[in-house]
Amino acid sequence: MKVRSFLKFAVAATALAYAAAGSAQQYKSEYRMSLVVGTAFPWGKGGQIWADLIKERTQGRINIKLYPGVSLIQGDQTREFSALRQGVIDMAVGSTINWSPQVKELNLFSLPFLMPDYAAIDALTQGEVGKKMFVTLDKAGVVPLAWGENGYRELTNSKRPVRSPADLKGLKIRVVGSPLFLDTFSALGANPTQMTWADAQPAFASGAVDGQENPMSIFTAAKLHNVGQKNVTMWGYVADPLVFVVNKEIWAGWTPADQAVVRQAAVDAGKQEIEIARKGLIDAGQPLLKDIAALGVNIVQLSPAERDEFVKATRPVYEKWKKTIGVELVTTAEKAIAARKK
Ligand code: X2X
Repeated sequence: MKVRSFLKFAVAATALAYAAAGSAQQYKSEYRMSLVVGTAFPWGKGGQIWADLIKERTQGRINIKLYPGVSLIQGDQTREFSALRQGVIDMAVGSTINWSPQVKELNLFSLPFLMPDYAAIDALTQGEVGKKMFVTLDKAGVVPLAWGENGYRELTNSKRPVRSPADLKGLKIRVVGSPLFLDTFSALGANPTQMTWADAQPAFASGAVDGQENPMSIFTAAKLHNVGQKNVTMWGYVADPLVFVVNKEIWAGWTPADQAVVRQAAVDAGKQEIEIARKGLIDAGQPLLKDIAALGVNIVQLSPAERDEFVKATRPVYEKWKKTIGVELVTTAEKAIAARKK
């Protein structure tokens, strides 16, 4: 090859390589969405709705594959946030509980008995606290887009009906997330043990663990009555919102128009997901609980006085963690809840 034609070839080849690298960097043929649970659960349905809306509204420019079971990080759900930040995961619908080890402010939602009803959750996520939390998440290294909901986490166990902290004494309870959960269950006299969701189910089946706490939509979809969880206590002590997020580099690789589509799709999917998550629980007579009782599960409804015993026993944990989370943020949340429209 003559020098001049070689140069021409080299320039053309370099330009081609740059173009290919550029487009590959901006748009992947497939993006990876992490979820803890699959599409049998409201949470997984929310992820599916988000992915479908994005595909439809970008005419297939953005294609997403779901990875339930946090399979991109071998089921280790409390590492999901770090993996998102590092780009091992492109996007996720994640629980505030699983990300709270890295983002201490997210422990707000896990403060025992902070949110007395659904209006209280909405007062936080849809108000000033929600905005502040998104600023925090952005600073922590991801792009937050919308809120969803896992739900109120009720107490279940294989041993006995629980109506008071005394009934919890010595029960081995599986928890996940930050040490706040260990503190809460220790304060109640239980024996908490930290475990991933993947490890928890065989542990219930074998009887290695007595109980757990999760929303009733998780209870039914995971069929926890089949692994010995025959006692439920409706205490509504904590609810975990979900957050729809995208990795920062992935986000920066999309055009502003596509970013707007992905954001709106997250908002729309989040609204639908919250409706699905609350189905059967906010309706008159709570039909979801009737279905669960029909499976031979004993459901304890606490009187206000009984519930108060749990509130009292966990109050020192609340006060301790208020400082860790940030007194200002927790106070803002308390005020927003006090001022909520019921
Ligand atoms: O592991 C749990 O308990 C679950 C499924 O609810 C979360 O991922 C927080």
